[in-house]
Amino acid sequence: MGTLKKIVLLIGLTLVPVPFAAAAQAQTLQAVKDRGVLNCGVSQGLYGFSIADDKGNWSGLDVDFCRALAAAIFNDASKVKFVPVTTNERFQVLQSGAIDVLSRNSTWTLSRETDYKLNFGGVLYYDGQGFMLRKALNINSALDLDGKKVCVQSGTTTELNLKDFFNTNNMKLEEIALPTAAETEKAYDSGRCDVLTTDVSGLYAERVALSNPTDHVVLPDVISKEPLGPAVRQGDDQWFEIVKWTLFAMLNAEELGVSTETLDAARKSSKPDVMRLVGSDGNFGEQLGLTKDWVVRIVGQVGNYADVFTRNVGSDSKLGIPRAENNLWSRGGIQYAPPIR
Ligand SMILES: N[C@@H](CCC(=O)N[C@@H](CS)C(=O)NCC(=O)O)C(=O)O
Repeated sequence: MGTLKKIVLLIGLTLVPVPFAAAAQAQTLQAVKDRGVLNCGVSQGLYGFSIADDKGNWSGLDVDFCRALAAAIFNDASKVKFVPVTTNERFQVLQSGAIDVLSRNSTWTLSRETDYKLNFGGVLYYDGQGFMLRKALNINSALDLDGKKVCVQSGTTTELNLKDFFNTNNMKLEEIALPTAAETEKAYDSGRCDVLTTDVSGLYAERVALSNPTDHVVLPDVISKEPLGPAVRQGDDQWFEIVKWTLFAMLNAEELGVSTETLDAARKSSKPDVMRLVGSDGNFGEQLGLTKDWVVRIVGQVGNYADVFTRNVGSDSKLGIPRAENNLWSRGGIQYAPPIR
């Protein structure tokens, strides 16, 4: 190696070390702090996930995830601006920088990460695609939907799976694709389609909004995997870590029995993993660019995973969805968070 090359390498290794690279990447957290509010992309209106009431107050699982981020960052879960985005535009809006995080029942797929240069931060809700139709049709299986008119929202994985399912089973598909949930639901409710298809959670959420919810049945068939989770732009590892570990913190809190109700006791606990979670041992939050008590803020102001699930989509909500695969791994589900240590 020539002398000049050696010098350049030496300078590269010593004088321009990691902090420079880290500083260049760690922009989102700083931008959010400077702005004083988190910009969170959500769906336009899906009961249980993100919906605004007539006073503009948002609620739902996706909404609460952004509130958990705001609690961790600002010690104030209300510092979130909710930005409703359509299925078709959501990933470009994230890419443009107009939102800091997309928390919008979006399915984690390979091409969504590579096409739009995004990272999904984990799975907030394990879902799968299903079908809803009128009980009067007397159909009990998705394999009997040959030739039926199916309403679907465009710009979704739903649309792609629908085609795959009908093609694979040699069934004729009459697809009616519409750009918004409101239009899709209206088309189904008015009888323009025989069938409505989307994520099963979405079917339950949309059923409560129909004129006669009890006239409709959700078929037992689930035709796809729809791991729904928050997404961020690639290129900012610190921000990615914050989003990822906020979700893991909520799951770990549930696993360790630390909820909004038990938080005070947990802060006095001498159990090592509870101490690490609530920040009485270690500086895990600080390593993320947050504070030692980041999980106390999240659980105190928003809740652990069970609190948030139960309130929005589970037994304390109109939807009453069972935990099923969204239960913790230790209780028969597949929700599994890496440890904080
Ligand atoms: N998980 C699927 C579908 C997500 C989706 O957007 N579903 C519709 C139907 S449930 C929805 O959320 N609509 C509400 C809205 O657009 O505001 C995806 O990521 O493509």
